[in-house]
Amino acid sequence: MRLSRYFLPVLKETPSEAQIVSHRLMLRAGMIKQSSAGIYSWLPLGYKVLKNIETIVHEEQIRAGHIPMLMPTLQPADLWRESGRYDDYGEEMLRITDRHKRDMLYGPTNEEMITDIFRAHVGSYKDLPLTLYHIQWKFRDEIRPRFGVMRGREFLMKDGYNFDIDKDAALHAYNRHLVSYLRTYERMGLQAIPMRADSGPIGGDDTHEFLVLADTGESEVFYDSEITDLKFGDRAIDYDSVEECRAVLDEFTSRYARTDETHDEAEFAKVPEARRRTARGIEVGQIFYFGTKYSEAMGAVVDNGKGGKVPVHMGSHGIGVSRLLGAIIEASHDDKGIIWPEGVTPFHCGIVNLRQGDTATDAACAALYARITELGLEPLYDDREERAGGKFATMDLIGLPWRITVGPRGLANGLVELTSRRTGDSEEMTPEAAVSRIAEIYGKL
Ligand code: 5CA
Repeated sequence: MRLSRYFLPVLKETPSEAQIVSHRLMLRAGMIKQSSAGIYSWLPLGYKVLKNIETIVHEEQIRAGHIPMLMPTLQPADLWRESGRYDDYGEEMLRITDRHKRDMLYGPTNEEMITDIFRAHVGSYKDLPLTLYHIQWKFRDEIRPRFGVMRGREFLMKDGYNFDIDKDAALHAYNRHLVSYLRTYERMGLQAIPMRADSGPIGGDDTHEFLVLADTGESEVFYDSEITDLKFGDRAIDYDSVEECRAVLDEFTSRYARTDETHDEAEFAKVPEARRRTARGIEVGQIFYFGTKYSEAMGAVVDNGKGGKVPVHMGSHGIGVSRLLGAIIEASHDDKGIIWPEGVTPFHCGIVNLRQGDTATDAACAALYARITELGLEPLYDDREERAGGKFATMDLIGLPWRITVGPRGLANGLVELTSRRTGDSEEMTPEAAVSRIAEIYGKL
């Protein structure tokens, strides 16, 4: 993409309404625009990162054997009357009446709707196990929407639902989700720690939240510092293996790590004092096992192969897709702007032309652009008539992890400069070498 043709409405001033750095940077980098409290338009740069995050979530869900689909945002109230949650959900639910006076609602989550789909089409234990998920907009009429996309009213969530014949099978689905979430967040450059949590209006006793440690997080958390040394990495895991999934779960959940809702001082005191940590965290996902809560209420039963009918065991598993942009920025920025991890960056690298209109410099930039594009990567080429300082400031603000700077002085010696946004280190090299380095970084060699 050429910046002169793109739509990147960066702001010079720091917006006064934004209290935390991720919100400020998303506004300044022209990623989002508020349309009303807690509701945002996703401008092209923000939309690109949102799509990248969605893609990672899809890839990791499919890898774990979960099946994508799509349910609507508007739901009939009657489904929620069946589960009993229509009255329980309270003011957070946005209720709508259609022209025929039918009660509708903008879905805050989809347990009821997926259970309705299941009971209409599945009748036998032979069709289990089954995990369906979608990535869809949700609406929760939060009292205090704040911090930009962190606590929105309209927000994008991945929500998945498992259907299993008994508790053991459903706990395998729970563990599978835990493992797939570890991989998902690490691919986004995040360390998200699974912590024992409270289930709130979703219900059930078994639940973990995934928290990214950050001073601006809304939750207070308590943990054993050993947990931050754990990395999932690129280990191969057989998601069908009950033992393999459970072993990872044990590794990542056996140490003390809890949100304030489940914190227990006596238990915490058993952790050696030097390893006890209290911090704040951003909740980027939550997994639940709630047994037969919805299947019993809504008659989602299967033939158990022994002549009987049993309600299925279920769980639900959410990832805050739009919130993740805020979480990633909170975890990865400096005073100049965002620093995108390679896994989610909106463009793979920037190309900065220091002398727009100079024939040799323009040609060198065009050649780099073509070569990088041929690799299947997307560069953002700053071809504007603008001072070098302004171009660097824009690149730093929007946070592309790599920048190639091209100017007449370097080109006289056949060289361009490759700069890491994270370290600030620059290296002179030939354009060919710069292309190879970019290819190597993104696994395109
Ligand atoms: N049905 C279950 C799991 S599918 C569910 O709704 N879980 S949840 O309530 O924990 O939401 C899942 C994730 O959505 C949360 O972990 C959080 O990351 C994100 N989320 C929740 N509320 C908001 C909000 N108001 N703004 C942005 N993201 C949110």
